Amino acid sequence: MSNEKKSNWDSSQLRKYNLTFTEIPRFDCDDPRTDELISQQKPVVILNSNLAASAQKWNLEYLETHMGDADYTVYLSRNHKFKYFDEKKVQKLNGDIGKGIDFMQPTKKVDMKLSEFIRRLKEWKRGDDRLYLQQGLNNTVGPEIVRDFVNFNWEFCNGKQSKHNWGPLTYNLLLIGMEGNVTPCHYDEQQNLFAQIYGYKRCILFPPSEFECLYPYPVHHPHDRQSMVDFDKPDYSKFPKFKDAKAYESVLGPGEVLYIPVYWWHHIESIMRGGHTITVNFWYKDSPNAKISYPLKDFQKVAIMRNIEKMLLDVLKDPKEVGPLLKTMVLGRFTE
Ligand code: QVQ
Ligand code: ZN
Repeated sequence: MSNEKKSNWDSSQLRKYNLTFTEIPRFDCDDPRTDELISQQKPVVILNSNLAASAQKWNLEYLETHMGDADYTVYLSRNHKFKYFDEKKVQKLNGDIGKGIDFMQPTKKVDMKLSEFIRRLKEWKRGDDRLYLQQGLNNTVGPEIVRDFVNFNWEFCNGKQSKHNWGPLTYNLLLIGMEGNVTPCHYDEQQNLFAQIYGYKRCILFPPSEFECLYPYPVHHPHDRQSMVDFDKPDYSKFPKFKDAKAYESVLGPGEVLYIPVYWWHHIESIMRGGHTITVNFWYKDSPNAKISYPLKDFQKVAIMRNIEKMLLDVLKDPKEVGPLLKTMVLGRFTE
């Protein structure tokens, strides 16, 4: 990771992983190579888009003054990781078919006033729960935030949406994280324009082709779409191919936008000793009428595997029967 051009951080602020990285390309929003990469569903750091320029003034004080008095969703973690889990799938586990599926809830989701969140952020000391505010931007915010939101560069992102035949914008998530917070490796089923507003975030991405190296949880597991590999201490006996995963990387700074293609794995960390970070993401449903061409693309094969797992659970009912049936189908027959 060459960072001599960036005086704002250095590699000692990045967590160390046993991976080899290729730099994610960075191009100006008007550079034709930007749209070329997006059309190939490859990541690109987009410069000078002004996508969230109106939010460049967002700091904790401004947000506390203007975000209103609503409750916001904050995750608490005993460590630096904020691993996502699907609450609906947790409820299913509590039924009898969930027996035997190991799941330890990694974070606690609480509602918190922004002032309380900011106070705890400022007073945080080693040993305290870490905090991560992750709140959908909605109509509870104050008029100034609405004005800043309206003044996002919608021409830019709507242009990408139509040029690349994305579906509708589904969500803008406001993210306020502590330095050192990590969102562990996972993939989403949406296109994502990830607009960094304040502070620096290191983004590690892997193409959908790395499915075999990243060992996702079963689809019915609460950690569906998340990698089972703990990047801090990988278990190479369980996950031997992780060492071969093809990793891409970039450290995103204020005003920069990372295009995270649908089904691309991403691990995101607020750099250590860099202060808190503020991000707004733009999630778009994928193309509604994507034409199928052969050979199928890797992300399409991931979608097929997901559908097979869902269908098997539908007919077998018991999640513990899905694995053994797949093993019976494959071992000795489709294994070299
Ligand atoms: C982070 C996405 C990233 C965010 C937490 C959830 C977000 C995400 O840590 O920056 O935008 O797809 O995974
Ligand atoms: Zn994500």
